[in-house]
Amino acid sequence: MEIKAGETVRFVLKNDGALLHEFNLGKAASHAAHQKEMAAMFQNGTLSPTGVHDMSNMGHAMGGMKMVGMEHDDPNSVLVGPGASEELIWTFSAATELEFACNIPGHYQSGMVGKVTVR
Ligand SMILES: [Cu+2]
Repeated sequence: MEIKAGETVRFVLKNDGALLHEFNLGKAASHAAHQKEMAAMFQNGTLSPTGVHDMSNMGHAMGGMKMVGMEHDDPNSVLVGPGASEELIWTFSAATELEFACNIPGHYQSGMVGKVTVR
C-alpha cells in the first residue's frame, strides 16, 4: 500500500476463513516482538486458532473481537474472528516504512504480511 503522509485510512477487514486472524500496522521489528507475545497467548490458552477463549485475560470490547488491555491496547491492531468483520482507522502522520501483518503464530511466516509506504 502507498499512503500519503497525513492521510487517515479506514481499513475494513472481513474474515471469510475458518481461523482467527490479526491486522496489525507497525514496523517490522514491532511485528517480530508482537509475534512472541501472540505465541505466549496461544500457549496459555488466551487465544486459539479459531478465536479468543479466555476472555477474562483480555478485557474484551463489547460485541466484537477488538481487545483492550494487555498487548492489545494498541489501536494499531485488531483481531478478526472467523466470519467476522472489523474496522481499524489509522492516521499516517509522517513518512515511514511500515508493514501490515497477521501475527497469529505461523501466519506472518506463511505470507500474511505486506508493505505500507507512507510518503
Ligand atoms: Cu492470519
